[in-house]
Amino acid sequence: MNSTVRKNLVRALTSVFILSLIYVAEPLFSYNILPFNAQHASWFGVGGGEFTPYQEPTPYDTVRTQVLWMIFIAFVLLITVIAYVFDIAHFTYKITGKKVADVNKVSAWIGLIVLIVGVYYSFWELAAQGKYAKVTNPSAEHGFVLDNMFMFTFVLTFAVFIITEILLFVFPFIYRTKEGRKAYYYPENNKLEIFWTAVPFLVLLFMVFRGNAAWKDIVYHPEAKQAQEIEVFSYQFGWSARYPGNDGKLGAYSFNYISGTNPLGLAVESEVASFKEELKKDTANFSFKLTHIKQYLGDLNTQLEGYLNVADFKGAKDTRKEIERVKSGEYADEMALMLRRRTKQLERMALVESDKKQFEKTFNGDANDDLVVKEIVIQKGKPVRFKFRSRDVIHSAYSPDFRLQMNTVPGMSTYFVFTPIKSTKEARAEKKDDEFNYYMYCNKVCGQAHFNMKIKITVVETEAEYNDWIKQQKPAFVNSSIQSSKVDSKMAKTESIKINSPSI
Ligand SMILES: [Cu+2]
Repeated sequence: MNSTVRKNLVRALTSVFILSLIYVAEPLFSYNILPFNAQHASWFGVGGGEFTPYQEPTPYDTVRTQVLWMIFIAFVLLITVIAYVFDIAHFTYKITGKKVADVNKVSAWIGLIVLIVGVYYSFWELAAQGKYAKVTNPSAEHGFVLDNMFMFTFVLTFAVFIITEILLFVFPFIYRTKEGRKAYYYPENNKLEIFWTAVPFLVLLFMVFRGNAAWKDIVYHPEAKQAQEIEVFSYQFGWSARYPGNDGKLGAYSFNYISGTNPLGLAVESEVASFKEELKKDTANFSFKLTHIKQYLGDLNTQLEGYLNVADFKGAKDTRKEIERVKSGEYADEMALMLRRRTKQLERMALVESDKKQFEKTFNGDANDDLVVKEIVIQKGKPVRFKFRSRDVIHSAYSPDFRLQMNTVPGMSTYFVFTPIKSTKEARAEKKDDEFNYYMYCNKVCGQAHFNMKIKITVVETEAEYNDWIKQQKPAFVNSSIQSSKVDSKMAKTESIKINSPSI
């Protein structure tokens, strides 16, 4: 066996080994044995897979896990043994000049086995987990188009996958080495090249155009213009939604106005004014700290002595750390940065105020009666337009039942139009689950609590139900000064009711 053959053999064995690892380890992940199971796939895919929380394994599961791991380890050992057998065969051949086994023949057979096992597992996989990728029964009108596209792509790619796998392994098997057989030299065939370039090209082109047409159909739907607009706001880690108040208009907003009591940064004059006061206090505080560093250091030293006197070593340690921070200039840098940030923010806020037109446009009172809610309620058969905003990083609004997915991007708004066709009640009846609810999740790994980021979407059946719900929602800023002069008497009554300030 010369070195080229040996290298190729090592390569072939490595690929067989990796493939085998996947095939053997796969069942471990397929059942509810490991915390990472196939159900998670539906979080990332298009499917309307149901989310089942991780369950504690039963004793039966534990035994099965152990058996599967044993099979896995045995398989690894077997592969190692095979590799050694080839090694020994190679040395025997080198010493005695006698061929023990024909490597090419063996790898042809291994290829055939891999093919049979692989294709079998592919179908098994489909039978066992196909339900998690199920793309039927959408709860939004446009869902059928997307589902058809998904199935088309799936059937096509699966068929191509099976055919290419068969060609890949069957040909090396049919034409494996045989005594006296000479390889046929076949350098190129232009017709064949054109054929297998053009066919995938045309098929992919068809899929791209179909996708584009479907997208246009969803977003530029004739009904989209009359859709009810709801603002959906994402942040680390949660969602808020904003409905227009009695005026039917969503008011202006700015990230500069975002504060603890105004998490959406709405242009509500009284809120913004009190926030500005807060920022001014902050700037005064930080500049005071910057100009009194020496004093602070003195205070810290006194504090340190105090701790040492009462033998509080933890306190002493923390104080020493702080002293280090002050001495190294880190503390001053931090205070300066905070000061700069707040000054800049005040400057940006002043910019709007300095332009009278801009100011009046921004603070026109539209935002004062806006409803900020922690649950989205929409009506069956009525088109809605979700307008997405993000406070911090890019999130992705994802509601598989509605076949909805859209990035939410800080600094720009994105949107998605759809018409729900199945109420929560109907979906519950269909799924035979009284606790079922539609949710919107985050589908972009955006930080530590990303997994917990969701908001309930309830689809009611009648306009009366919707109106009942919306009546119960209170404006986020009922104590606004502008609002009291603008709203009607019915709304003014709600002023006495407690302030419904959303929390993050
Ligand atoms: Cu997120």
